[in-house]
Amino acid sequence: RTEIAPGAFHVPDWLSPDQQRELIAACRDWATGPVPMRNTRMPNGSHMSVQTVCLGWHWMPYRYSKTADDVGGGTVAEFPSWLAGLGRDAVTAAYGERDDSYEPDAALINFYDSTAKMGMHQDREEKSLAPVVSLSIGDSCLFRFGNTETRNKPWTDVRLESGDLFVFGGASRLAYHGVMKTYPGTAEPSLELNGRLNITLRVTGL
Ligand code: MD3
Ligand code: FE
Repeated sequence: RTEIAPGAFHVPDWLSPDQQRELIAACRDWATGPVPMRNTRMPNGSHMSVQTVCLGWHWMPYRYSKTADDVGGGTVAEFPSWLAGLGRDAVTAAYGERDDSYEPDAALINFYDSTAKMGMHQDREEKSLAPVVSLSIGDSCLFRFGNTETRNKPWTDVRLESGDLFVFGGASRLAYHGVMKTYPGTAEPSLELNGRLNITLRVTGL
């Protein structure tokens, strides 16, 4: 594992191929669940190029809600306890110390087709500063990890590949970050995933 910045740990190739396949299958179900995966509409009327579906809490820019008022008002699928367990295993792998008190209650599942990106931003909607767990599956991407002050330099570019784990806690929890591009066609063909999935686990504190 590599500490990219204080509290930000990259653990390459953490998920086994079987775990990756199981998570892809779960994401397919979630994407067609009570609140379907969609391109989130921003307050200025534009749409994100990334497609997102939420578990536990619904994310709307820039808040969490219990009903998905931007997509029909349904209630998102519950956050499964097995996913919280995977989150505890992830934090343990990243920090090298077991933390059974880590209790994520929301997941954002992002899907990137070959053209999708995510601009530099902070994740500030959570009232808890507990770590965020990020799992990458499918196509590789160019991930940019910045600083806590501005969306500009200095930053560190990291290529994230299928199976990689990233945990952002401590001094890195409020750092700017984004996905500059994906590398289409780099997913292992047997995954049958035409793009990139990212699953983040969060403690909303709500
Ligand atoms: C650093 N997702 O959903 S995951 C997001 O690959 C998001 O889909 C990206 O940024 C993706 O908000 C990047 C890495 C990540 C996620 C949350 C963070 C990095 C973070 C929260 C705080 C600091
Ligand atoms: Fe983010």
